[in-house]
Amino acid sequence: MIITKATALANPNTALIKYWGKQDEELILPMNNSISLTVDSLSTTTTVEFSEKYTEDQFFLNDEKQIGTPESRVIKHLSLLRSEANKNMSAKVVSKNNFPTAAGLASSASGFAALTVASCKALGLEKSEKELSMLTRRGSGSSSRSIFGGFVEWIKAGEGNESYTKQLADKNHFDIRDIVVIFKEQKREFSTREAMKISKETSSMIQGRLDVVDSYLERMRKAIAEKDFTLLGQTAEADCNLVHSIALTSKPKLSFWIDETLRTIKLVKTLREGGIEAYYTVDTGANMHILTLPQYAAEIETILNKIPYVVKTIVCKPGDGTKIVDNHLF
Ligand code: 2P0
Repeated sequence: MIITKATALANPNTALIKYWGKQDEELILPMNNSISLTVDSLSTTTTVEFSEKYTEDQFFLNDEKQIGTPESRVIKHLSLLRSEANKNMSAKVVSKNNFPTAAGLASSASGFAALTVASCKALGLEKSEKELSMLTRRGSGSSSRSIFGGFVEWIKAGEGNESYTKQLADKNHFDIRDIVVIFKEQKREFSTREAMKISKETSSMIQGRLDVVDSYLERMRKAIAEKDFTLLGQTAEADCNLVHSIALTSKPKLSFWIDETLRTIKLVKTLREGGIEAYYTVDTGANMHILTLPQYAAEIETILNKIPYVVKTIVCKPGDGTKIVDNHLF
């Protein structure tokens, strides 16, 4: 009996210039380039086993068998990878996140990156990082950025529909901190996928962002290349506000911020007025990221941990891309 098994570990990424809106829903081609930081500390570990002993695909996340959308997205992706390898065995997928799932902390990015890299290894598919980024993109767009470590850009499709990611700078280039702030209250009415689609179809501001996003991308590349933290933080914050303005002007209104988010944004502004360089960014969940420099991280964390509505803070450094590891989960 043929059994092939592999395990991969992937870190999520924090969008500095966000992916918001698709040109092609099926191929997952984005409307704009995006730039992110792959972080350490948060991770997804996934073991994939293809075997003739399985009669159907099964997906377990954090010890629970998944059904519905999470399961069907994984099965669809496994089928894509199987057809690439010309194999047809079913698979058992066991995955663990060491951080909250579907809470605006990019669990789909690390989840699909780990699934793709482990599956390719188990199926004997030899792929470059660029090819892996294109394959994993089909499972979840932002996962293409987690293939690489450090600072990463996802290039939108040009001719031939080729859309891939590349590393702008490795994790040692620019030592910044991303403090993940997790609130007690969690609510998310729409998935990112639904929210992007609704925004594209109904927000009058979507074109406005596309008109300026290339200049934001240019500023972010310069900030990273020149290690200009002020420019990086200001640009990330400005893009975050723009994306959430698109969300807020969609029909129905997409509101990802809660009272705690707004209060923490105010805190970040107060910190800056007090001489602590810090900037915020928020994805599709109430939880948020505070970007800062290493010398301020401990002080900011101490302040955050005194706030009753903050459940947890995780200080992340620039991290590695997705890699194969030896310790299988089953
Ligand atoms: C980003 N997000 O750039 C943006 C900002 C969330 C907010 O990319 O539909 O889960 O699977 O391609 O990758 C999360 O979107 O969406 C995301 P799909 P995905 O990080």
